[in-house]
Amino acid sequence: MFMTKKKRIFSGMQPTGILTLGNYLGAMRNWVALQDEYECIYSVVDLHSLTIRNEAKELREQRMSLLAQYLACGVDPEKSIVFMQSHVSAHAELNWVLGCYTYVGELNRMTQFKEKSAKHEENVNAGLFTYPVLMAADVLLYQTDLVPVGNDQKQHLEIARDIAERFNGVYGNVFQIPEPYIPKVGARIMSLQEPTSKMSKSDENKNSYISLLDPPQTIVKKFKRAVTDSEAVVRYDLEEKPGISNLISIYASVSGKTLEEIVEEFEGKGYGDFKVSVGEAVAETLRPVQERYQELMNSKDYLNDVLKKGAEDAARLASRTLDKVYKKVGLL
Ligand code: ATP
Ligand code: LTN
Repeated sequence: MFMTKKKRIFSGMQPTGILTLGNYLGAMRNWVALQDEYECIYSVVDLHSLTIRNEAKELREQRMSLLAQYLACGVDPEKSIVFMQSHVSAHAELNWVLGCYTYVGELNRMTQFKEKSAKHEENVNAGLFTYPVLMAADVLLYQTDLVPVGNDQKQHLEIARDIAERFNGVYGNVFQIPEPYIPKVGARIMSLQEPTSKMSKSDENKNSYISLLDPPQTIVKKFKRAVTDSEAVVRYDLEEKPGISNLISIYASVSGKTLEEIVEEFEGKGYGDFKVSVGEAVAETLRPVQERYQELMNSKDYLNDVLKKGAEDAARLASRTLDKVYKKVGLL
């Protein structure tokens, strides 16, 4: 695998539930689109999801389900390396080394840590705090050029770059410095119930997000219930109309139309018509993904084969970087 000189991509998602429309439009669609042009490595980052309490059985199921979701969306194991983060021990090993090159002050500035520790007050564990270091290890192990993610991960990628530059500053060119790859439209899909916070798969309110596996009627119903405003004019205005602006972005993202074209299309029409159109367009986009997902979940042997091959390929690449790091710091 990977005998070419193409640029390299790495990205991952946590197995904390079924992917949402936010994950799909913000990241997954780019993962799929970039597969021909780049050497892509996509991981189910199961170690990261230990920062939140999970039942072992549930985590085991969710990580297989997430793998099937990757493939159903179009990630192709013939073109890309697809693997489970915990199957490649180099991630945990590099995590430790990089942790010794990361400052507490830097981690203290991470907004995701602040948000998650406020949400899980009873379990503000050290893993949640050092989460960005493990993410830096993920990316840096593979000499990654580009990281396709949604907007919320930009800060984590900046710290990964800072850590890499610091390490390179001491030891020479060990790590490639990675760049984020964030879509122009859809990089931050907002909650349908609270349009000033991001759509999140771990939200307790199921009406706040569209799951990749929601049936079409549910999708349309959730859009009909989406929180908007009382002006009854479809126009893009993030400050005054965050709800409608979010729906316009979603519609633009799934239809390929521009924001202006959408505003024109719905001129003089009410929110009811607009919401149904957005819901139907989203349901149509997700329909083929749902069909493939069901097939894949019935092919457990195939999924296990993909993981086995993925772990071998990923481990081979990762060990080159880890060996170099160990040598530089004096461990080899
Ligand atoms: P959780 O709710 O468990 O924190 P999440 O929904 O935020 O999860 P992650 O697994 O943390 O999802 O993120 C996977 C990818 O999806 C990342 O690249 C992230 O930037 C992107 N992403 C997550 N939420 C959104 C969103 N609302 N809009 C656009 N992209 C998103
Ligand atoms: N922190 C990311 C998930 C993640 C990731 C990565 C994304 C873990 N390791 C490496 C890109 C590259 C998130 O979405 N919460």
